[in-house]
Amino acid sequence: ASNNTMNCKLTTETPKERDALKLLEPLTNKTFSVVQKTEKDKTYTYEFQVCGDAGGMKGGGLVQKEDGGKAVLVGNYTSTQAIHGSDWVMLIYGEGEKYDQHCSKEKRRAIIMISCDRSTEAGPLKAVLENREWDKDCFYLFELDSSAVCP
Ligand code: M6P
Ligand code: MN
Repeated sequence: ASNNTMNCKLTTETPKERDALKLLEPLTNKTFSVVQKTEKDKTYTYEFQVCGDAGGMKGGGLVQKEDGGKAVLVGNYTSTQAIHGSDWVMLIYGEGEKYDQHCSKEKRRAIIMISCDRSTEAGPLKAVLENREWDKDCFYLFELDSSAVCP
């Protein structure tokens, strides 16, 4: 059996978090992407992988590409947290590229909320919001439906 979620490095290795990641094994080796238009008429494409390189970036668990611009690492799967609830898993990738003007110049972070939906193996990826207005603990939030996290 494959064990691709082992490529994710947990910031603190605990059995509970490792079990949460194991649930996501069927979602590995696949790039999920979503295009988002912002109010300021920018177009971003986000690419996401479970414990693998998305957007051709090493460690790039979640990458942002701006039209005509450069790619930005939002979250790195070598800095993962995984939280398992009754019918969802919250995946957090840290250690992204630093902000220059926001969030006290902290590193970007991605939160991917994966919710149970028995009618789909996985997808589509949805971009919910970027919260960059706080002094710290800012985040980009995404949603994904999947049968993999159903009880
Ligand atoms: C880019 C994108 C945005 C982000 C912004 C932050 O435009 O990655 O999602 O909000 O950079 O800008 P700064 O680095 O100047 O804080
Ligand atoms: Mn910047």
